[in-house]
Amino acid sequence: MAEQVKNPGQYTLEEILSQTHCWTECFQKVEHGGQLAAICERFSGSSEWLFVGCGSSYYLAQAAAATFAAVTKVEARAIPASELLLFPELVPTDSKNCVPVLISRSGKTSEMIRAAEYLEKSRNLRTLAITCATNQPLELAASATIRLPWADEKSTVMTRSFTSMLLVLQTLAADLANKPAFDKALHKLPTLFGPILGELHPRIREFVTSHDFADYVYLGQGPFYGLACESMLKLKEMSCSYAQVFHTLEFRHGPKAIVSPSVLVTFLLSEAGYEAEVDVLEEIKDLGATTLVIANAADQRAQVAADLLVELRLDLPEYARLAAYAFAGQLLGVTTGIKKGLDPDQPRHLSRVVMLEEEAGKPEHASF
Ligand code: F1P
Repeated sequence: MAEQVKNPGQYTLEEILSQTHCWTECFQKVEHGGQLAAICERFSGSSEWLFVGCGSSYYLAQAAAATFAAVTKVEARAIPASELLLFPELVPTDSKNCVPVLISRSGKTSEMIRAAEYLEKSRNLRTLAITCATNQPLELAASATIRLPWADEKSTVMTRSFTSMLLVLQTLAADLANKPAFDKALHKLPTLFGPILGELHPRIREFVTSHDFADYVYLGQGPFYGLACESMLKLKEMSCSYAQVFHTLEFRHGPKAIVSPSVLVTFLLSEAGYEAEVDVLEEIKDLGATTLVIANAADQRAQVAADLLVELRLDLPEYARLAAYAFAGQLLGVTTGIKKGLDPDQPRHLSRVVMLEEEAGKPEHASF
């Protein structure tokens, strides 16, 4: 029987387009049997959350930290594991109340294992891991683990694992803060966004087919900044394109010098900062950029300044919609990579996990 020929980007595209079904499955399974309730009980009352990750998982940490800060009203921040290992003095933690959350799809990224060991042994902190693998070193090093094996990918880059782990962490924030309305809103997202995601694929593919870009810029504020960072990385990983990311209003302070029609500037518009962000959009459009605008709802100013406008129109609170914005890098990246004759399922130079030599990055090498 003839072997099935795999098309370039086939696995990645399937994983992107199936992710809302994955979200529903993760919600059901992580709550079934009380896994999340037990985690919530164990870490309730914590007054400081430190989200740690590498690559996509670091950008996920940024979006999760923003959600925790806004929903639970306690201190929450995100750092790449390397900062903790090399500059531990820059990452002070309150030993009694701090919960480090260790985010790693594979559960075996060397920097994450070393971070877990350092936090548990040298800082005497009880860590919470979230991963899409089972029986990996991170789970053995952490004090507690949320496992989402159903969200893992066959392909190299993180797509549904990113959004699934984000949503489960957001659900944890809702439970810790006793905000059932926010929890309910998160659970509605898969049903509301699933049909929209299916319609977005041909629109993004058509846009990519009809334009040639030399550079890409992603802009976002507040909780959308982590999503803008992740979108930048997706485009780089899947299409080997040059992409940058800024806080939206920061783009005015110099980086806008690169603007031209061959630069695609993608705006992840928030509600809270909408007016100020659309001021930037209009200015950048006037400078000649090509613009992709993603908003939950857009007024005429944004409609006029957008070369491609995506209105999600999700009847949900702003923080409950974060995962839906991940398509901005996922679909643009995979369609651009395929257009460039690449295979996003096996991106150049990349592997699914970064495993370091034994000696690199141990905290005792840092001066503290
Ligand atoms: C983190 C990571 C990914 C990146 C690549 C290499 O992996 O850096 O973000 O896209 O796949 O690994 P993990 O710690 O989340 O497994």
